[in-house]
Amino acid sequence: MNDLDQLVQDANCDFARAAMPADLENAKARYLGKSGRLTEQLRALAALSPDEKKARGAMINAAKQQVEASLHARRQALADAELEAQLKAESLDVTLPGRHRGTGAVHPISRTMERVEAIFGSMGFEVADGPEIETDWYSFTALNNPENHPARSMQDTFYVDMKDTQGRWLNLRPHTSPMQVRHALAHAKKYADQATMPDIRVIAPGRTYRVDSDATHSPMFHQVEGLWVGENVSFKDLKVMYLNFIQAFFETTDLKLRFRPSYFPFTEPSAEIDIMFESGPLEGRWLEVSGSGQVHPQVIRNMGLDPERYIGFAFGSGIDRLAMLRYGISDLRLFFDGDLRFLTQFK
Ligand code: 2NM
Repeated sequence: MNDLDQLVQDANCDFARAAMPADLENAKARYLGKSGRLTEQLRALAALSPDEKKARGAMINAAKQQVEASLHARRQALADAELEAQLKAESLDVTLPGRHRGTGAVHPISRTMERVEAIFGSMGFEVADGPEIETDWYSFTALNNPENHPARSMQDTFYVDMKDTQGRWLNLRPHTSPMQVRHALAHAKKYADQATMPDIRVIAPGRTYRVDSDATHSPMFHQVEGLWVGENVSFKDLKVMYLNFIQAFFETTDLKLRFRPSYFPFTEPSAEIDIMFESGPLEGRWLEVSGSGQVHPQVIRNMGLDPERYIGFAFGSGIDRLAMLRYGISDLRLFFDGDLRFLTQFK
């Protein structure tokens, strides 16, 4: 091996040993730098004859090309390795599961309410929505509740320690009937100067409040009331409508429905509606699902309508109770405790 072959081999070894780009540049200086081994070889040419210079010069240049090629190859290898290491350090496993933000769900009571609205909507009923803080007149007087009726007492109704702009005491509505009266009044007014008026068909779903609290009563609960007023409505319409509703709600026709005489100040006659499933987990027991009746003439009058001409039928059902029956829940309080172990079952 001549001295130039040895030089190339030494350069290859030094370059290979360089672990970092800075080491490689130092190694390069030892061969190609100002006083590097190749530079010195070239400088030594000056002392040679023209013929020797030509032959030796060609050999030195060939060695220099090999050293430079080796240097470039090593530079590239170090750069590749550095990139590789960087990519590895910054690597992201896109197949890892993400960090979850708990997904929400519609509350079972809201779902039940939406379901009731959809069913009555399909039967041509409007949905009336309104204030939960009401006046005495809408909560009681308009609904034919006598001044001394126990429903008006502090034991049964939550009063608000505040009067409205007209000086009337306020309460938290104990039923959604006030909304029925508001809706009927607006409807009557809208058609006041016309010969005929389309039937009023409306439901009023929403939050209601009473002083009551145990496994089956909550101080805040939900009701849906329905009202149908027209010139030609009868108890039969109430029965067919309610039967259609209850069959759609429980997704079965395998049930019986009965009216049981009852009393409400705002209806006369009045009846409780009971249903009995003829199959399934609730089979064979009469279940009270609603109050109902023919709207009292005084209430029709308070709706701005002539009771000699218009007749109305109404019902009121507890949405919480309907949801309990549908989902098989025995304690009403579960709906309002906010326990995710309960609520996530309705996703
Ligand atoms: C019930 C039972 C019977 C009812 C009456 C009215 C209104 F506003 F038309 F007079 N709405 N709902 C009613 C009738 C409610 O709940 C147990």
